[in-house]
Amino acid sequence: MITLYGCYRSRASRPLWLLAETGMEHTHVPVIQAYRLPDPGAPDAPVNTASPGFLAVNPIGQIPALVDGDLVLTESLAICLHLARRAGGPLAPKDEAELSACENWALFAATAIEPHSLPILQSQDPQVVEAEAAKLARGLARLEAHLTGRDWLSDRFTVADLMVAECLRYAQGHKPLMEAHPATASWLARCQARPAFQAMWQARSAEPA
Ligand SMILES: N[C@@H](CCC(=O)N[C@@H](CS)C(=O)NCC(=O)O)C(=O)O
Repeated sequence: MITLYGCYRSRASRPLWLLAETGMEHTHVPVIQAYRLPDPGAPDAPVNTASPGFLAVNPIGQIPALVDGDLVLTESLAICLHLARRAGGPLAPKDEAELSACENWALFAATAIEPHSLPILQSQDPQVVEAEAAKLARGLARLEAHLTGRDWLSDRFTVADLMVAECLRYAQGHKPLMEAHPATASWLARCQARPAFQAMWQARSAEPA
């Protein structure tokens, strides 16, 4: 039995999009970030990252977390890789080489993309935003070169596209960056046009901001 913990307005969006792609049977527990609640310990507070029940699953107190039988995973991209392999089919790596490539894209997303894309979304300081955009441009140059003449990172949409697209999403409002990387911008639009992304996005939009 698969249980995914984490609300849509969090990095749980990644495995939730993947679960929508696969149609895998699962239970979803929409744990919310404690810092978004006035009193996370109140008796009527929704289950949150500081709730004892959730801390028993992930002692770090972060979402997402996945329980699959005896296996507990607490990193969103590791959860995506696991669920894709578990589901099989076109989303999953087809062999050892493609698995290694997917792992490489996961680490690329976590280290070359997300640390710079997130501050672009969150910072109110234009100097910080531009400094992070300049750093993100290195990763984007790599993506742009790879995606020029290709529809997907591999020969079809896989978990690698989903992971990189979700980490890059935070920066997609930065118009000059997107305009400077047209193959990447088109690829991101293709990823986000998928019905499973749209379903995830609709559920996310229905959650309180
Ligand atoms: N590297 C982790 C980061 C998880 C993370 O930072 N989750 C945030 C929500 S997106 C969280 O739970 N924040 C609550 C907190 O840190 O108290 C992953 O990718 O899963």
